Amino acid sequence: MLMALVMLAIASSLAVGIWYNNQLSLARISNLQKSYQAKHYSQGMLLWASDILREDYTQDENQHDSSLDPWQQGIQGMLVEDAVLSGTLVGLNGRFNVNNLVINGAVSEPHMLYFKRLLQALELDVNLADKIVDWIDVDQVPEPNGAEDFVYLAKSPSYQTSSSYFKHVQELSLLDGFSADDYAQLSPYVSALPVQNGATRMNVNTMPPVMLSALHTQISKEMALRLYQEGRADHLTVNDFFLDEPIKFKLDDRIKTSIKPLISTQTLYLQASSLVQMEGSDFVMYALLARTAAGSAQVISRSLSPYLP
Ligand SMILES: [Ca+2]
Ligand SMILES: [Ca+2]
Repeated sequence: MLMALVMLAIASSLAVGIWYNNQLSLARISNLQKSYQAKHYSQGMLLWASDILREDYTQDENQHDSSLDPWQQGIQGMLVEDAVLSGTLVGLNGRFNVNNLVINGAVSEPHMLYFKRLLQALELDVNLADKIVDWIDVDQVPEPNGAEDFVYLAKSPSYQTSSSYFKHVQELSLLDGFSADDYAQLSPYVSALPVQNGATRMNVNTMPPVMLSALHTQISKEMALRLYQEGRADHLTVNDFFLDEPIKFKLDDRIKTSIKPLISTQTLYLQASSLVQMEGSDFVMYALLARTAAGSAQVISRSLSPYLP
């Protein structure tokens, strides 16, 4: 009798164990299916983004971009079979690309001067520019106000410089002497974009006033505010920008020549984000897109966290 009871107890605990494991596998399979499906929808959203950018390209002979472009609106709450999809495209050319500070292995002087003016305007330490250069360059010779491995190895925990371009602006928070407050102050104005094909340009139509003012000491805060037009600036070309009323008679040819390599009226780099809502779960994906000369958009990288902090 006792033996039978013991056997029964063992058998029932085994059965519960098997049932539990089965439930776990089912949940795992369902989760895998859902995330596979969500990934599939995210890919679809990227195709949508690519289509919408190509359309913008074909419709716009002047090849200029501004905050008035239709692609800025994105997609909200689009119903498909078993999910709700939302997607946004955000231009990244309204920011300063920190990777521009080192082009073809050397410090890019025009970008260095611009970035120092921007740091000053934001009341941040201008020495940060030299630290970014040392973080990127492959040598161990510090810039006048820079920091190479010996500075970072002395920290606890210790780490080393990257000796390569920034992949994400969050990397800035690793720089010597750069506090969390400094990062919060600077991060809305910077990006980390590839520079394999040379320095990227800032789109004057989407630059905030503080960045417009940093283009030259001749451009005052008031002039920059008027150029910004409350985010509705829509210059077709860089020459149109120079002809805008606030700066029309303020910048001579020498100044214009010094500013020209920094700016454009195009948005060639974008962050695409997709939100897929399925059966009570949210799946968010981000991609960094680069528009090509032919009008299509290429995915440079994907991430589960945003490229814009
Ligand atoms: Ca270095
Ligand atoms: Ca160095």
